[in-house]
Amino acid sequence: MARILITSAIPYINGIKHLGNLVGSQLPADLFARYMRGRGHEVMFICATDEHGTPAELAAAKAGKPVEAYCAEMHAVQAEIARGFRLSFDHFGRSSSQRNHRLTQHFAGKLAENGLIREVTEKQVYSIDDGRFLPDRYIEGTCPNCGYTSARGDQCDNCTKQLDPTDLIDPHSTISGSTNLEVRETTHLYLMQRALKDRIEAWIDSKTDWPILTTSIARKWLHDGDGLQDRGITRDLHWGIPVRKGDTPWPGMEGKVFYVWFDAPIEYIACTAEWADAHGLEDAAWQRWWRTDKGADDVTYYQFMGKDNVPFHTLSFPATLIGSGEPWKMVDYLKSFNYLNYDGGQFSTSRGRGVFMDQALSILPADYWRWWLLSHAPESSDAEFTWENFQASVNKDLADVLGNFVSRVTKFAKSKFGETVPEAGHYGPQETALIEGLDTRIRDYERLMDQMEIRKAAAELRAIWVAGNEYLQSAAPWSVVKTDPDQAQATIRLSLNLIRLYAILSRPFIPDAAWAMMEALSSDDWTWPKDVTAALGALPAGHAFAVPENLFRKITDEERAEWQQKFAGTRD
Ligand code: B3M
Ligand code: ZN
Repeated sequence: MARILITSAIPYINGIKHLGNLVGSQLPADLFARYMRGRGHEVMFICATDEHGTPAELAAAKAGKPVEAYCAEMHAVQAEIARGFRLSFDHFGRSSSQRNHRLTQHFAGKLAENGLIREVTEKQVYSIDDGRFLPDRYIEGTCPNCGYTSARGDQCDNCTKQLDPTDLIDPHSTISGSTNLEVRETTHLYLMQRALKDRIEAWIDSKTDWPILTTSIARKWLHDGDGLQDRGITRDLHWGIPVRKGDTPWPGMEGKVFYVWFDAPIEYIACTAEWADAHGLEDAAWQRWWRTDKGADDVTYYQFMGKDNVPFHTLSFPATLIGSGEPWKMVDYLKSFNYLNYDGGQFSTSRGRGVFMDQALSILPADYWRWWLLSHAPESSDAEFTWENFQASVNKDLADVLGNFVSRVTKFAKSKFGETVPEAGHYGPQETALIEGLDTRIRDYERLMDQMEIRKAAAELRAIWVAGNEYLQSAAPWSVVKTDPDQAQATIRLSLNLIRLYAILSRPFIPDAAWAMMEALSSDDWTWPKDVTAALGALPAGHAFAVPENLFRKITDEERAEWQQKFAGTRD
C-alpha cells in the first residue's frame, strides 16, 4: 500500500466556477484520488478556497458585506457545490485559516533568516478617498498615446501600449471613481528567486517524466528574457495574512499583508493541518504527509492545475519550500491542463457565458457532467464543450452502453429466474474469451489511470462496458433460454457479476451510478479486480439482487436546444 498526497489548485473565493475551471483541476484530482483509494492506497486529497487578494475584497464590497463574512459565505457555497459534484476531498479548507496565517508567517521568517528576502521601496498610486494603494488595473484614465479614455494603469486596451499609472491623463480609481490620487512611496518584501535559480532548475531537470506542457512552461519562465526574477511577496491591502517574521512583528511592514500567490500554495500544507485539527489529531498526523523528516519520504505527491497556474507551482512555491531550508515534501508529479472552451468561444465569468457549476447541477446529476468532462479533458490541447457533443456522449456512452446493459440484464434475470443469481450452467468458450479480453483491458485501464491519461482511460472504460454489451448480444440469453435454459442462467450469472465489476471500475468517473449498481447487487465489496475470474465469481448463485432505477436518462433534442439558448451569455 502506497501513500498518495493529492492537491487540486485552490479556487478563488469570489464567484462560482464554470465547468472549464472544474475540469482543469478539482475534477481530475478527484478522479485520481478515487482511483488510488479504489486500488487500496492511503490517500490524502486536499483542496481549499483561495480567499485573499484584491478580487476578494472588491467582490465583498460589491456584495455589500464585510470581507470575512463574504468569504465565509462563499466558502460554504463552494463546499456545497463540491459535494454536489461528489468531489471527495479529505478536507476542503480555507486559505484564511489561522493555520495558514501561522505557516505563511513561518515560511517568510525562514526565508528572511536564510538571507532570501530583500526590501524594495517603490512608488505607487494611493487613493486618498479609498484609503488604499491601487493596483494598476484599478486605475483608469486617458491614454497619452491614442486618447482612449478607459486605458488601464498597466496597458491601453485600445492601442496596446504598455503604460505606467503615472502616464495616464486624468487618472481615477475604478473602485470609487475618485480622482483624489497621489503617488506615495511604499516598501515591499521581495523573495530572491534569482539566488535559488540553479537549485530550482536542477530540481525541474530531475523531473524527466513530467508532461511537456508542465516543463515547457517552467523552462520558459526560467530562461525567457532576463530569466527568473525576484518577486514581490507583500501588498498594501487590508485583507490578507499580516506580514510577520514567524511570530514576531516585521518592522516597517505594519499594515501590509502577504501577496495572495505567496500564501495560496502554502495552504496545501496548512489545509492538511486543518484536516488534522478537524479530526482532533496531533501535528504528527499532518506532518507525516509533508515533512520528509517525519514520515513523508515515502509519500508520492501529485498536483493538478490549469496551465496558467504552472509557473507558480514549478518556480515560486518550490522557491519558498527550498528557500526555507527545511525538509518539506515537494511535488513528484504535476498534471496540468489546457483550457476548455464553450460552444465556439470561451467561457466567460464576467459575461456569464457557459455553464457554471451550480447551474450544471440544477439541470442534470453530477455523473453526466463528470463523464463528459473527464472523457473530454483538455489534456494534449484545448477542448470544446458543445451541447451536441454532450448530448451524444451522454445518450450513447451512459444511457445506451452502460445503462442499457444493467437494465437489460437485471430485468431479464428477474423475469426468468427471480431476484437471485441463477445457479445452473457452466462457462464455455464465449465466457472464457470475454474474461481474457477484459483482463487485458482492465490492465490497460489501470496503466492509463496510473499515468493520469484521463481521456484514454475513459475510452478504455467505455470499451470495457462495450465488451459486456457485445457478449450479451451474442450470448443472447433471451433466445437461448428457450432451448438451453442452463446456458442462459450461466450467461446471466456472469452478467450480474459483470455489473458489480463495472461498479468498481467506473466509480472514479461516475460515483453515484457505481453506488446504485453495487446497491442493486446488494453488495458492498469494492475490492479492486486484480484477478478477473475471481472478481466475476464474487456474487455466488443464490445471492439476492434488485432491478435498479434507470441509471441514466437520455437528453432530448428539445432540452439540448433550450440549454444552448439559456447558457449563451449574460448571467445577471
Ligand atoms: N486560485 C488560481 C485559480 O483558481 C488560484 C490557484 C491557486 S493554487 C495555490 O485558477
Ligand atoms: Zn492608447
